[in-house]
Amino acid sequence: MIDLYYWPTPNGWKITILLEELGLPYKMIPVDIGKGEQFEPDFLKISPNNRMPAIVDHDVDGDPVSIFESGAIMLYLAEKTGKFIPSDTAGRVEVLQWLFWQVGGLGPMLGQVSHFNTYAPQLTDSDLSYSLDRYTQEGVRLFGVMDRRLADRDYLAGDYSIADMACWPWVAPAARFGYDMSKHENLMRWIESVGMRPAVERGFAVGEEYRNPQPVLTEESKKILFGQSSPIK
Ligand SMILES: N[C@@H](CCC(=O)N[C@@H](CS)C(=O)NCC(=O)O)C(=O)O
Repeated sequence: MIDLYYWPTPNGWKITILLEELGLPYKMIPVDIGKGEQFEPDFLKISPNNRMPAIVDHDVDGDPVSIFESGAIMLYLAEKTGKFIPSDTAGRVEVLQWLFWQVGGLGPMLGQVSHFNTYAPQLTDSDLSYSLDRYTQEGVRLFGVMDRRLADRDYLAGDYSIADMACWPWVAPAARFGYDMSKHENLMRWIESVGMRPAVERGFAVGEEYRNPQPVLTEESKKILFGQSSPIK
């Protein structure tokens, strides 16, 4: 059994989608990041960066394996099962590049788009538009990079892989932030075809009961999420 520490956000969906694709048994343990549950000492032992997702895999020889960082979790699960990443070096490197591209670029940049779109009331209009433009523009650039990549192939890196599963939960909901996706035809085709996979639908629905219809946070949650500093006092 795998314990999955989770909250329904793109970084969480990456893992539920992969677990659903693999058909591995898992127990979802909600970590309400708006309530500060990511700072619980027991959770910090698993995820020292106080971020979800994280997993503990009990289905191993010896001590359970505990992992934080979504990219590391995906790679671990793909290697454990021998699925969704090729075993030959060239194919593997292809997948790794797009996986790292997501965790190092696409995710952090679209995370900022989401932040400045939704939660930046303290900024003046001109500061806000500078921040929003910067990240929105970078988001458009990244969508264009994906669109170009997908012009002559169905998936980002060879067959359907953890690279597609990592990127999809970030890109599919992007229209919410006012992106005009119509000029990215290859990307739209990929969003649709990946989104039609039953495992993707199931993974995307995990923890639906915790999702806000609108991403509204209380003042207390904002302090918890956006007032963080070094844990060294
Ligand atoms: N690089 C991390 C990012 C994870 C991350 O940012 N998780 C967010 C939710 S999407 C979180 O746990 N936030 C809690 C907080 O900000 O304290 C990964 O890929 O796993």
